[in-house]
Amino acid sequence: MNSKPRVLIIVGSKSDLNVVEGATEVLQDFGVGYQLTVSSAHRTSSRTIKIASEAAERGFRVIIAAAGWSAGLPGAIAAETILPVVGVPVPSSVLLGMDAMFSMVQMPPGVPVATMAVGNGGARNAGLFALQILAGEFKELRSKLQNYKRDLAEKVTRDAESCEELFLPES
Ligand code: RP5
Repeated sequence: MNSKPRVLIIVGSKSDLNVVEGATEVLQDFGVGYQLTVSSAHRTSSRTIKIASEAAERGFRVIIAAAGWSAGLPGAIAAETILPVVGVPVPSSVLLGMDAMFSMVQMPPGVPVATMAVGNGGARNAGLFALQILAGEFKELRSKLQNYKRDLAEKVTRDAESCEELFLPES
């Protein structure tokens, strides 16, 4: 699967790059190729439509779209492709991403956007969600994802052991 990037990441502005690092880090950790570009739903609408409509034939399997403010980007992309679109709300306005989140999560019936949490943690989940989609096709990812989940659980167990505390008040 490494001969071609399978994940296309589009951010609405260069100013969103710090948030989307959550997704690029996890894809790098799992050794999965991606292409990242900047395109805005409102400032470069024709470019966005072109990128979205050509993504499937270019070999991409999933698109991650991160944007802030009214965040039409994931929806505009989803309108032009049958690839799954994962939206990441960016907290760039005074509404701290609530505006972007509602723009993504409230897509009208027929044009879904899988909306993640606001910010960097949401971007990390977008990367993991993209990997889970790819794991249906690329079986080498399945064991890596299972190991990832096992490591997460083991950390909680270690933390539980190191933080265990019992307080009994004197009666
Ligand atoms: C959105 O507007 C972008 O996704 C970004 O989060 C926000 C601000 O963009 P800039 O003014 O920083 O380019 O479309």
